[in-house]
Amino acid sequence: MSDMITNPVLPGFHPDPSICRVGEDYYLVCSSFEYFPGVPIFHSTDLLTWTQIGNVLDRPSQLPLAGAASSGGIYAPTLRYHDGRFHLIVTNASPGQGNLLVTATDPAGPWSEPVMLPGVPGIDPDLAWDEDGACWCTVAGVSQIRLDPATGQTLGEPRRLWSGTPGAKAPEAPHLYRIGEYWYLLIAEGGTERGHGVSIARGPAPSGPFEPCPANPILTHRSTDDPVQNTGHADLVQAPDGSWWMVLLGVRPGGGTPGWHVLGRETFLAPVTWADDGWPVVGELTSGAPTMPAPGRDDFDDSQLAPQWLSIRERLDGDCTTGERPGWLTLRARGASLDDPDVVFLGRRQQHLSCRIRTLADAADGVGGLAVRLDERHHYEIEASAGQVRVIARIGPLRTVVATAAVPAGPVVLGIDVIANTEIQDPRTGPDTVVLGIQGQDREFAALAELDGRYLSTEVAGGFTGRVIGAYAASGAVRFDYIDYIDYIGDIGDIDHID
Ligand code: 6LW
Repeated sequence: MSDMITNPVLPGFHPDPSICRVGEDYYLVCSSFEYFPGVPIFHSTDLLTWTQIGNVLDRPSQLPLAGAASSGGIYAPTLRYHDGRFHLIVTNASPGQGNLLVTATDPAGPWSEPVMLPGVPGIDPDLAWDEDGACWCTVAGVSQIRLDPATGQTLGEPRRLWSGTPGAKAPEAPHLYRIGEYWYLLIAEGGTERGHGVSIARGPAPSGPFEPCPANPILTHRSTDDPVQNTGHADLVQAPDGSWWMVLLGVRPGGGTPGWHVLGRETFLAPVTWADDGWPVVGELTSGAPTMPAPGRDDFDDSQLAPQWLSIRERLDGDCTTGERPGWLTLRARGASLDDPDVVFLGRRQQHLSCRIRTLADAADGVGGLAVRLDERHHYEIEASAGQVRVIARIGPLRTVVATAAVPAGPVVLGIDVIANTEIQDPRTGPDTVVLGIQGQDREFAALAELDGRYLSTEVAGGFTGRVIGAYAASGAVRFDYIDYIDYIGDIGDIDHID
């Protein structure tokens, strides 16, 4: 099967994957940071094709994000199945929050209200149960504490287990497994940037003592010219046929040097075998064009939004509705622009290096449009108001109106094309070009601005997320008939074939 893997298996901002298998079914979760709903959950029967079946934290009572910074909020979940229930433990890094545990019998939900875990320190919590039913919670650092998952009560004090390879920074993302005669402790180290790697240790009991694998790191792409970089934060799973697999995060930097990744940290799959000495060996991380189909058109005919749609820091309720004008998405402004932490924005992850986004926007009662967002300080948008459209770029402390055009009264088709730079003529070439424009009555797309995509990359903006593209309202109410997302730059007429 290894040669069939087209990595990343989950393209776009899907970091910190955690996986478990129940019978023939695999389930996988990722971090979601400041976005609502939180912790997307996917199902697969072959590890290659993943379908989102929901979001674990999909109610405000489970996901308080007030005051969360961008790249704050929900970090690094662990998903496990134990005793007939799915368990998910995760950190909410928002002010006043912390580690929490939710459970469900159906991974598509509903998930329970959170059990808060004030005794669990730090980030990246993991769960493992020993043969006596005791639950061990291991966190970044790496340390460990016993836990009663039903009450959230911790037992004893956290104990330091292992600091990873001497000299390597950030031992984190621990996962503990009983495999054969050993307990294996898998960690990430070197930081989640170009130095990232995966290391492992093993011991006779869940609490150790742990001896490191002599071949650590068992996976890293540091100082290689592999197109996939920053590989780390892994989890292991065994298939029903006995084979072993690793899911992990990696990035695909584009452009010249030093390289800019724009889709965030993505989920990759690699085969794992076990050497005679009982240590795991990670096979080749094959790449290739990811097969995830583009979502096509959402025409907002359903009252429920698809699970891929994200808002920022809160559920938007009445300010984001398909009920007000049937068949249209209505967004009602709170914040005055995408610079504002409480902007009303509804977007989905950019999952393709090149893609085309279109919407029919009615700005008769407001101001709003289509945006590519990395965070509050890094976004490009094309914004409609009555009789006018304009392109705005916010890059760090600078914000500017790049272009303005008059348009006839009535709804207007706004568009964004993201075009990956495949030819790097110059070491300073950026990763892609973001073209923002309008489509006129003649169906021709008129570009108003072509902007260098590097400014909406993690290397420029910082943080842990990736690009999210969608609609927003900056004033009044703005209505959107549909949002199209296609994964190639073809003729504009192709858009007709999306239904
Ligand atoms: C996460 C840490 C990491 O908590 O990045 O890549 C942090 N690894 O384990 C945020 O995703």
